[in-house]
Amino acid sequence: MTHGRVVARFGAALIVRDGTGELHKAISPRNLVKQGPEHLRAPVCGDEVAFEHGIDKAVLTHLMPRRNCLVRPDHRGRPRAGVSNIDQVIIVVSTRPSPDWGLIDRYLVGAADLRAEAAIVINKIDLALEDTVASHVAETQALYAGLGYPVLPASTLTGSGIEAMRARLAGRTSLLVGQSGVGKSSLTRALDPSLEIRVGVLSALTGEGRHTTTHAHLYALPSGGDLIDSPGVRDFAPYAPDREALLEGFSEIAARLGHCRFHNCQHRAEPGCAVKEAVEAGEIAATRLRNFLALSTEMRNSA
Ligand SMILES: Nc1nc2c(ncn2[C@@H]2O[C@H](COP(=O)(O)OP(=O)(O)OP(=O)(O)O)[C@@H](O)[C@H]2O)c(=O)[nH]1
Ligand SMILES: [Mg+2]
Ligand SMILES: [Zn+2]
Repeated sequence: MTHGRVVARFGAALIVRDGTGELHKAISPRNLVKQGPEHLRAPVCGDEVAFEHGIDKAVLTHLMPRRNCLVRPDHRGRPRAGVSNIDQVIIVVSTRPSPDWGLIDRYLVGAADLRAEAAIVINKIDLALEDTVASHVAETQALYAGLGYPVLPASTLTGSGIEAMRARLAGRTSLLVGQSGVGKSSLTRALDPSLEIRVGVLSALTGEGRHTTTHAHLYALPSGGDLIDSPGVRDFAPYAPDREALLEGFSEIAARLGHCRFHNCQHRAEPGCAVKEAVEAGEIAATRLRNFLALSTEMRNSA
């Protein structure tokens, strides 16, 4: 029996990495996991597994307990497991399209729900030449750094920020998330220049294209750490996050919640609302309150 980690899953086909770094095509028996919710039974990218070498494919024998698992609703609203065993969520935004704060806030709650750390990378800073773009980047940096999140400006064209990213990624498993086209795959390649070759090898195995990412994929960085490149999203909502995760993702709002005049204050139009007062005083960004209220409403409606 060999221990390994799932690098990618394409339908029923898996790619598993063994302890020496070698990749194996693998399959999973249907009844690998016999208990628990249906959507958590199949192996996903990031899983720790054990396998036996078969005739032409490895066969999984065990799925190790997960530290966490990112679950998202599918197009019918049913839960679907994406990736697992994540230590850190790296939210990638770019100067063009300009940083989407709504998406950042949703991912911060998603990261808190995983009990993972979160950091923000602002990519394509080589394009931040125009004043409007530069000021939007500076605002994003000020807002989220002010909330205590590491914010790393980067450019895969100039190589700026790549060393700082490498340092953040060493020794743990990180997940790159964000809109399509912000440069997640480009960052992955910038972090591991030898990847072009490995992408080629994997394309031969899976017939995958090289452009827009369609499947989550785990890469071992030569500088240390595992990095998962994932497909871009238009929107993100963590599946049934707990209230604690919501409050952790909006810590500056959580800090004022007990201070409103009415104990059941909705922080919308009530007099004596400590949260709205903090927004008016410039202590809480209006976008943060808007995104907090939107997520709270969604959570109430889906509960
Ligand atoms: N100017 C500039 N362009 C970049 C930079 N990084 C990536 N790009 C370009 O942005 C485009 C999208 O890059 P990808 O790396 O494929 O983006 P992605 O986030 O992986 O996209 P999906 O896989 O669809 O989610 C490509 O044309 C890249 O060449 C950068 O730092 N500066
Ligand atoms: Mg990609
Ligand atoms: Zn209030």
